[in-house]
Amino acid sequence: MVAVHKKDDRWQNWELAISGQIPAKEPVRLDFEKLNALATTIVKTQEPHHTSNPKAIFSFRGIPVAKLLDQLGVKSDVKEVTFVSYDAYRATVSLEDLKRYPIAIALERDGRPISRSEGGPLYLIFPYTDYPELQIKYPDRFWAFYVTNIVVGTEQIKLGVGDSASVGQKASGKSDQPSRTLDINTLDKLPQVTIEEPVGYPIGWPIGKVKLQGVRLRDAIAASGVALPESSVVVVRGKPPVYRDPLNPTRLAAKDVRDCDIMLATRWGSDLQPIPAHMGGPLTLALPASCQARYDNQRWITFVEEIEVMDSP
Ligand SMILES: Nc1nc2c(c(=O)[nH]1)N[C@H]1C(S)=C(S)[C@@H](COP(=O)(O)O)O[C@H]1N2
Ligand SMILES: [Mo]
Repeated sequence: MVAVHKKDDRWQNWELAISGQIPAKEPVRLDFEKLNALATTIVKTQEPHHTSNPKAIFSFRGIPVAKLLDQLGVKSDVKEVTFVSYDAYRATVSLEDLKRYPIAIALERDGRPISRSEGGPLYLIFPYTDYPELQIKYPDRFWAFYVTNIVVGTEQIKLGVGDSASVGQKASGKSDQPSRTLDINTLDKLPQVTIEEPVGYPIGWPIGKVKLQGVRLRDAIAASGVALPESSVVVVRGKPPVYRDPLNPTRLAAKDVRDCDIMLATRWGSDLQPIPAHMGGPLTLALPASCQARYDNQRWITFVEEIEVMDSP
């Protein structure tokens, strides 16, 4: 039974990781027990997803985001906070509003854990009933379900590149295999490529052609000293758990990584601004049209953190 419960990712095993522009060097991870202890605030509000009875008031038990941020500290130039969900959904709220209103990470509704199908176990809620103005500024789509990460401001680029051996060894604490972490300075020294086409990121990007600049995936792999054998596959992982599902990884054939300019984007728009967290930055995977035919149902990946070159099964 214990083993079964441990495997259950609905809530006993759920973690909230907070990263970005906070004093802590590594992401701060709160397990469900810690979250539960912090969740002492009750917010009574209607909920936009209850279409059968939109006026019904629910009692949510949760943690005001401002309380979490107060504990961690926030760097002075931060303007917004991005909530990232299991399915790579994201919602961004201004820091000012988080300080002004009890916008909260809810763990319970009417005294019960919130089920996965209802948006739990961690659900971003807005006190609509007490502050109706929030309905206009943060409509339904801001109520993020199954929140897994909070990104304060935007993170710095930290891309781990390795082969199966090094990624495995890293996980077990040994790391003498070729494996490197690339930052923006390293990426900026590689040849830069630019594309201008409609992007495949599902949310938060302009419709129509968008300019992206970054480096070729193969150049980033080469810069890490990792070999890319003809028969290998490249697995790309982003922060949201859906991008880390071992049963459904994003796999790119080595041949395509060599032949198409599959790209890691670091900047966007006509003025080539860094990609902020509210757009899934600082690093995103772009599949230019010339490569996309082969990856029709692959999503362009936001919050890219890890590249692993694997032997083809
Ligand atoms: N994690 C996650 N949260 C999400 C979404 C999503 O796709 N994933 N959709 C949003 C949008 S666009 C809306 S309108 C509501 C949808 O809620 P409903 O499916 O209950 O109508 O949830 C929001 N929260
Ligand atoms: Mo929506």
